[in-house]
This record gives sequence, structure tokens and C-alpha cells, in this order.
Amino acid sequence: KSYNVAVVGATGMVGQKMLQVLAELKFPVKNLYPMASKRSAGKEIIFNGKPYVVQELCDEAFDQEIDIALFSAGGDTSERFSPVAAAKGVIVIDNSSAFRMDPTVPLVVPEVNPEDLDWHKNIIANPNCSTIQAVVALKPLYDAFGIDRIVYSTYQAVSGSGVKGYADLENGIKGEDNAFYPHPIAYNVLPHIDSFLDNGYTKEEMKMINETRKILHDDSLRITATTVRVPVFYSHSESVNVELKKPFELDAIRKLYSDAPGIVLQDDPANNVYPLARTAENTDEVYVGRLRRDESIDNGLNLWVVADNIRKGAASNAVQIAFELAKRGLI
Ligand code: 2RA
Repeated sequence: KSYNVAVVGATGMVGQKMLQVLAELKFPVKNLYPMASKRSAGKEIIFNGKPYVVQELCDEAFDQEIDIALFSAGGDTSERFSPVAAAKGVIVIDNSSAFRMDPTVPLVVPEVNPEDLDWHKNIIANPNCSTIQAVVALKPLYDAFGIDRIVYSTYQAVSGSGVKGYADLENGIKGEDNAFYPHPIAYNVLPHIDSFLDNGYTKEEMKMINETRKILHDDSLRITATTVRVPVFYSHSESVNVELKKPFELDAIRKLYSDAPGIVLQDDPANNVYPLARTAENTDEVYVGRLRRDESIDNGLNLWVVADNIRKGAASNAVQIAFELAKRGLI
């Protein structure tokens, strides 16, 4: 069976990656409907070797025969148009944060909680990139040992901010000052992703905390997070400290990761083997390494988790959700 697919935000960094991944993973696309704002409408894109003209996003655009709409056009656009598309019977997979914490909207990582797709009401939320790679790494531990507490420290690529963040680093390396970030990102590290909240955390940090609990269906999880922007173009790297509920042997953890879906274990420090941003770039796996016991707490474990934030962190996870919907007969 093949499907009519819209990509809303088709000319943006994630939208373009969605088109690339749809083709690369051979999602069965019957007709493609690339859409964007008035500013980008009219542009021509090539998909599977065929030219398509980008349509202007409007309510009527969803009167066309569309089965699935992948959205990556910002929260405002998702809030305005996802319900319109959903009401017309289109299944929306939304990469923005607009609906992630809506109790009627499943927040899904196919390796972690695919069963949540069964109750979708035509809008499905793609989690935040830094959350996706973390829960893929945590799921095997959660199922085998239970988890009491998580401490996230992230080192996030500038592509997470789209073309503006990317350009700040590119120009910063050439000595031109910063236009997007609050401080120069070149040769620097910014403990500031998205905006600050009254509790002193940033929205990015609260996304990781709240989304982890929703995806693992466990509001009792004790979690804290520090999310940091680093001068890297692609891939987010994360230090994850986790307190399990039960005692464990490191060999059992290694075996779990060797068998876990979507995970590549890279853990041989004696030979300088551990996950790297540049190795993860342009792949769909989550890389785990630097496994070691945290002797300062009971059942404590440290991990290093890396993934391409534009692929597994956004575009590929959304396309994998579309495959899972098709597999479950939900389209
Ligand atoms: C970032 N995770 O890295 C956020 C949104 N993509 O900026």
C-alpha cells in the first residue's frame, strides 16, 4: 500500500531531512505534497528524482487526498494547522512542541512506546531531539531494572536551532560576531537552550524532564537536566546518570545494549572507542558507551549517549512513526 504524504515546512532544515529520509528509507509515497509559508511557496524541490512545486500552506491544502502530514514548521504553525488537517482526516506527525504534553496526543519513539500510537486522535507528537535519544538508551534499563532517578547533562549541536544557529557557528569560526545566540557560540559553551522559566530551568531542560515521564508512562521518575549548546554542527551528545531500582552487573547492561533495537554499543575506551558526534552524523541509530558504575549511589550507572539530532532526533523518528502506523494498520 502507498500513501499520500504532505511535508509541512518542506524547505526548512528538518523538513528537507524528512524528504531525504522518506526517500532513503523507501517509505511508500504515492503522491507528495510539500508545503511551506508564502515566503517559500513556489520553490521547486526534487523527491525521488521527480520535481515538485512547494505549495503555500493554507486550510484548503488539506482538502487534497492526503493520508499523513509530517509537520516541522514551528509551534505556531502546528497549533494553527494541525487541528485543521486532523479534522479533515489527515494523520499529523508533528515535530514541534505544540502538542507534546497534550494528554490526548501520543508522544512516540517507535523503539520505546509504539503502543501509544493505538490511541491517537489524528495528531501524534514527535518528542524533542534531546529526549528521543535519551529514552531510546533508557528503555532497556527501565524494563530490566526499573529507574528511580535520572540526571541529564547535554551537549547539543547548533543545527538544533535550525539555519540561524548553524550560521552563528559558521560565521563565528570566521570571527564574525553572533547574530542569533545571546553570546558567541564559536569556541564557547552556552548553558542556555530556548528560554528561561521562573524555576531557573530552561524550556529545553523542562522538555527533557516532562517528555521522559510521558514517554515512559512514569510520573514518579525523579529527573533533573542541564542542557547546553556546544560548537558542533550536527549530533547531540548526552551524559546520562541513572539510579536503577535493582542491583545490576555491567556485563548484563552491555548484553542488553547489544540486543536493543535502534542502539549501537560503542564501549572500548582502551582503544578510544566511544560514541562521537561525527560518527553519529547522518545515521538513525542511538550510540551508547562509557558504561560505568556510579559508586556514589546505590545501583548507579553512567552512560554517554550520542545521536544525529536532525535525523533520529527529528526527521527519521517522524518517518519511523509513519512506518509503525502503517505496520499497525492505523493509516
Ligand atoms: C535544540 N532540541 O537543540 C532543541 C530544538 N531542536 O535547539
